[in-house]
Amino acid sequence: MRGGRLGQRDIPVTGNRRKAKAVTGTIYVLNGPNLNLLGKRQPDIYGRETLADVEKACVAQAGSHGLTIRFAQSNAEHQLIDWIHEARDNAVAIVINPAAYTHTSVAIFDALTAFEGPVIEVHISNVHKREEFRRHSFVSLRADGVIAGCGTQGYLLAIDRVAGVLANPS
Ligand code: CA2
Repeated sequence: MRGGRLGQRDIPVTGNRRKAKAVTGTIYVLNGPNLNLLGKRQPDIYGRETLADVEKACVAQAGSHGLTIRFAQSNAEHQLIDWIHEARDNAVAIVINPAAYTHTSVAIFDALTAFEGPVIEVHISNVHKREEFRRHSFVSLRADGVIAGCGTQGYLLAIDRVAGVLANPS
C-alpha cells in the first residue's frame, strides 16, 4: 500500500475465513395441520403462495447448496412423528413448521429429541405478535433455530442455515 490509503486491492487476506465445505444429504421439511390450505385462505396472515410453491422454492434453495429435500405435510400428529422417526436414518436435518402442534405437542417435541441433526423451527407468521397461546412452543425447547414472521421465505432462510451449520459444524 502506498500513500496511506487502503485500496481494494490492498485488503489483506487473513486466511481466517473458513472455506465452504461441500455438503450432501436430505433435509426433511415437515409441515403440520392446515398448512395444506396455504395460499387458499387467510392471505393477510399467511400470504398467497401455496404449499406446492413453497416446496418448489425449497427444492431449488436446497439444490443450490447441493442438498435434497423431502417435503411433506400432514394434518395428523402421528404421521409427523413417524416422519421425524424416519428422518433419524434418512435426513441430515429437519426444518419443521409444526403449525398448531407447535403449541400443544409434547409428542412431537419428544420425537425431535431423538433426532441428532440440526432442527430449525419455522413459522410463516410472527407468532409473538398474535394471540398469547401462540407464544409458547414445545418444539423450540429442541430447535437449534427458530424463524418466525418472515413469511414463506422463512423456509429458505432455514435451509440456508442448515447448509451453513452442516458446512461448518461448531
Ligand atoms: O405462522 C405459522 O406458520 C403457524 O405455524 C401457522 C399455524 C398456526 O397455528 C401457528 O400458530 C403459526 C396455522 C397453520 C394454518 O395454516 C393456514 C393457512 C392458510 C389458511 C388457513 C390456515
